[in-house]
Amino acid sequence: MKRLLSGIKPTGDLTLGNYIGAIRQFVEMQKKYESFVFVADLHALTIYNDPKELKKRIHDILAIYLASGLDPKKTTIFVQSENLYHANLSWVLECNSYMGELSRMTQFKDKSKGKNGEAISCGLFTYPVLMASDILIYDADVVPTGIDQKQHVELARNLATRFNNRYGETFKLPEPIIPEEGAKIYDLQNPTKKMSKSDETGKGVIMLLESAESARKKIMSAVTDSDNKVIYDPINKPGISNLLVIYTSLKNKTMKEAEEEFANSKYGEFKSKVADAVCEFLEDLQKKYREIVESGEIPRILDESNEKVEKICKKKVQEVFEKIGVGR
Ligand code: AQP
Repeated sequence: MKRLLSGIKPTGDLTLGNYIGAIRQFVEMQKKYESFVFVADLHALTIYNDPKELKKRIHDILAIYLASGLDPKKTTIFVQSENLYHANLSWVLECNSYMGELSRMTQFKDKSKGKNGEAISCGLFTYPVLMASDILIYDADVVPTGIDQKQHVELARNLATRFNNRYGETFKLPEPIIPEEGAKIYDLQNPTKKMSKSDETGKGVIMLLESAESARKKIMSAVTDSDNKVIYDPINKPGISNLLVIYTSLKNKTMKEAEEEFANSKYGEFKSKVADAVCEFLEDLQKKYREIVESGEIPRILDESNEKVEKICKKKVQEVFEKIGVGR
């Protein structure tokens, strides 16, 4: 069975975008792959987080993974920082990476734009190497990720190839899996911008743990256009197209089916149907989330996972250390 690895960083409360673009895919793919899905808490440190909030978000993500249908029998769910080997391998890979190639990472360029050197953490610069370590340490075959992270998976492949050439065959080359077009969810107030959990206002963002009532308000006031035709046309009608993607994703319908369903609908009626779908989804997810939190099962699941991932990672890091010549 091929191996899958992916994670989400706890930089904010998870959004509907994280669910549709990532978690939903993990749940589907666990049927086909030996899956490892983690909370990328070390990656969250590239920006300042209130420690108490960070801890709460880590717990929330774990409970949301389980509530969404990740099955611990099929998916090894873990917290990145609880396995010390990721950071260990990252240092070795950093020493085999170049300033030039990391400077070309578009995420770094975007996130550091307009800031002076004193305001950008070194972690923001090197986190793609930590991501490479997360992937390569498991010999992952596939990495489901958003289009914006594709370049980082390519970096992981380059670092693996460089290491293998220098020290002998050690790492498998991972393949990114990018969800089909339409799996990207945009901000409801600015439908050309990705819906992001670290968005400052949160007005156009639906959080997975927010109340259905508040989510309904956000959908009803989503920015659209004045054309009053419910058609999927992301270039000319980004707001309506975004709502259609949300609707079809949650209702498991095709775009054609949705367009036919709303062929005679005014925007108000359409938005209200999208809001119904989102509220129904949120209420169901939140019910499962509460059951999981109350069951007290999470620590046991993590302990079992840690035993498994530690064995895999220790073996890989020992192999790497042996090859590069460190240790006694
Ligand atoms: N709006 C989105 N639509 C589709 N997929 C999305 N993902 C995030 N937002 C959307 C997917 O969620 C996974 C986890 O991402 P991450 O938390 O590690 O980082 P991110 O992509 O940077 O997510 P955010 O919410 O935008 O975080 P911040 O605001 O902290 O930068 C990825 O697979 C991503 O594609």
